[in-house]
Amino acid sequence: MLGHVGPGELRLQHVARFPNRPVTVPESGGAPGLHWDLLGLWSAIGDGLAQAGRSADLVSIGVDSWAVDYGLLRQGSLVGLPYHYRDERTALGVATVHAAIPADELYRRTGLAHLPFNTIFQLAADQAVGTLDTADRALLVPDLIGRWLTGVDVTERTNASTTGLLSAVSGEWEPSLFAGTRIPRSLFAPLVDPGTSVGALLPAFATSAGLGSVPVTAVGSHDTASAVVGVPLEDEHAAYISSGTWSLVGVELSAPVVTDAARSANFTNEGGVDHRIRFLKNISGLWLLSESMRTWDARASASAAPGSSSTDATRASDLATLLAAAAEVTRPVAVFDASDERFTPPGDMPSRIRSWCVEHDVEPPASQAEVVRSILESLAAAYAVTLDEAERVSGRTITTVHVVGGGSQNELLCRLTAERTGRVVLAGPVEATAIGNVLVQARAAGLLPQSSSLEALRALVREAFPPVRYEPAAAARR
Ligand code: LRH
Repeated sequence: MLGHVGPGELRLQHVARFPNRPVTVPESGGAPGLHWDLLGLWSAIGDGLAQAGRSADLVSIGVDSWAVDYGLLRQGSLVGLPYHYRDERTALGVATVHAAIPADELYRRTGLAHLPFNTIFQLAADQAVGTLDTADRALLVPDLIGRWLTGVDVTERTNASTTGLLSAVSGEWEPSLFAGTRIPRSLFAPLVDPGTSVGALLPAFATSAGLGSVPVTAVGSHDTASAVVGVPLEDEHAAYISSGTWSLVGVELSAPVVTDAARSANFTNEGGVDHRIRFLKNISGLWLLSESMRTWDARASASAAPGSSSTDATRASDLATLLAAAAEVTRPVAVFDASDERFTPPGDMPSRIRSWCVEHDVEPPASQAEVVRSILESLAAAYAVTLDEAERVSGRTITTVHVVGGGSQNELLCRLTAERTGRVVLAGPVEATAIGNVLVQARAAGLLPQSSSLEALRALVREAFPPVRYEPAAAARR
């Protein structure tokens, strides 16, 4: 994504888009391991940067990605295939870490909600099977890409806050966690804040991509940290939902909240750009819908007659058609618990939704349209509960909810969110993550005043990407 930024200008240009498909590979004893195709991504990144360089003179490059996952290296070379956080190996790590440090103590020290795939649990699982013995460095995914671009190792702080190894209070590595888990502290490179220069492109890479010596700048490398920079929050009564694979639902605070109430509601305190706190909860997201569509596609392909065209198979995955049909559903559909752990691994979501309904004595959705409606109603219902919890636990009154990311384009989801939360929904921008990424680079490069606060950056976002407003029904309004 190419960003054009300056005083009075904030524009994004799509340069390249490529799929990010997890890969299953048999390993230890034939059990499947779920991995990221990092090499495929790296090759597509090279092509994308070359294309960007043909479209504009690049001032800076910033990398963000999903959180928690990492590559292990020895003397600069990758050892093993980076795991996908949805791989089920993490259960072993949870057990060993909790045996050393109880869950409530972990929360007090890190402020991080328990998610079984937090980096600390993944590294503990690696430790338990001896994988860490072969590594001298762990780089979170954007930092790994940064190393391949520049040869420089850093750990960007917003993403580091998702490892479960940082102190909630100081924002620095917490020595007692390394000591307690015996994860070597030396695995991690020094912490840097968003806005720090990482280094210039390695000459060999720059030459092959047809680029000059472009600097790489650390941004909020956790995609959600960049997304929150790109939310045009107006005041402290506004919450956000970063709506993509996950729904990250929360508020921005200036200090962490690590109370028992925050822990039992499973709210996390992740580090934001400019040392803000992203006080939020992970709720499943459009992953439920994309996995359902993948299931329907696979079934349609399997049942298509040999030699027939792919029309039937592709019809199942037409999102716009499915959403239009879901909007027409009039009978009440099941509202299920979108955070139930059965929905975390990849697979047949319609069947899992059905089994959840059967177990809870609720009538399961009958058609594809009803499944889609049931997913969206369930997400909106979860948002409503979570926003009420966020109010209770943070002490903030929430009157407005910004929805950014892919879900902001889903009119039905935005409408249901306004209805079920009883709050005004302001939808967009869809590319909040890329916007937050380029704004932080532009500020660091002096294309915007280096003294610009996040509020000043967000004012630019509001002007360039005016949000779409959804009103709750008068009776439901809070
Ligand atoms: C969203 C996200 C989220 C994390 C999850 C692993 O892409 O980064 O904030 O919890 O992926």
